[in-house]
Amino acid sequence: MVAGIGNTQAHSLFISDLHLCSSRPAITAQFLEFLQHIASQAEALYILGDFFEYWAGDDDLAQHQTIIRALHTLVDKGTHTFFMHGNRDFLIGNDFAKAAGITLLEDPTLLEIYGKRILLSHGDALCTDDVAYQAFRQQVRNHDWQQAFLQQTLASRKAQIEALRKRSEEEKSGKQENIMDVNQDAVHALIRQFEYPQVLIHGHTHRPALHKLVVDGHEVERWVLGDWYDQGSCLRLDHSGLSNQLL
Ligand code: LP5
Ligand code: MN
Repeated sequence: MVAGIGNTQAHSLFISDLHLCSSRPAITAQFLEFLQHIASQAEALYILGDFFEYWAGDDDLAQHQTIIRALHTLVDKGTHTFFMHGNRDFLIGNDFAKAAGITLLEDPTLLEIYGKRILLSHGDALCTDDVAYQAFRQQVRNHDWQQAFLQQTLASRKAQIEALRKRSEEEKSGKQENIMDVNQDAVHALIRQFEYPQVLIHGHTHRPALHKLVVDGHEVERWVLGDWYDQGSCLRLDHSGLSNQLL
């Protein structure tokens, strides 16, 4: 266990970008272990999107029973578990939430935790320089588009998502690194919109870091979560502050 992560002081944990899928069983195993030994010590677990490699619809619950049951066990043991959609699993709906015992959060959501005002987001909406992605996002986050998509068969949806994944990888290889990071003006506008929270936590960019900003004279910490490609990663918050931890 990582030093500090399991100490008994009241704390909450934040994770994102696990990209769980059957082709990477070691990550699922690590996540199940994380739930049992680390998350179960926390008051709350916040999953900030891209939990799954992709989610084709809640009629695919049967494929993910092990993870769903493990989440419910965590909740039953007393860790309140929240879930915010990412760009890969925004089709997670109420059936999944009910089966796993989790609470869905809007992106963005402002909370007060241990006396700090904390703004949570997946992070993709802040990457406004990625114009092709933002156009795509606008289309697939539309309610009517989603309803029409979900009416297709699960097999057809999965085939389209696989094709989209290929196209996304091809397009990403032609994009400059900096356009796939957050845009500073978009970050400042979001901080302003939520009246200067002390902390913004997001994932998506897979560039774990702490950025200290000053927005209109207000000090703000932007904490970026790490992904789970090579190892687990989580952010811990307690009364004394935040720390990014590798698992
Ligand atoms: O995910 P990541 O980090 O690798 O890349 C993202 C952006 N790509 C995506 C696509 C997802 O990875 C694919 C899986 C989503 C499953 C969703 C299920 C429901 C939708 C199904 C639709 C068929 O989000 C990538 C960003 C990158 O982050 C960094 O921010 O650059 O964006 C792209 O590469 C997108 C392209 O630039 C534009 C793609 C246009 C595709 C148009 C085809 C439309 C298909 C049908 C939809 C109407
Ligand atoms: Mn993402």
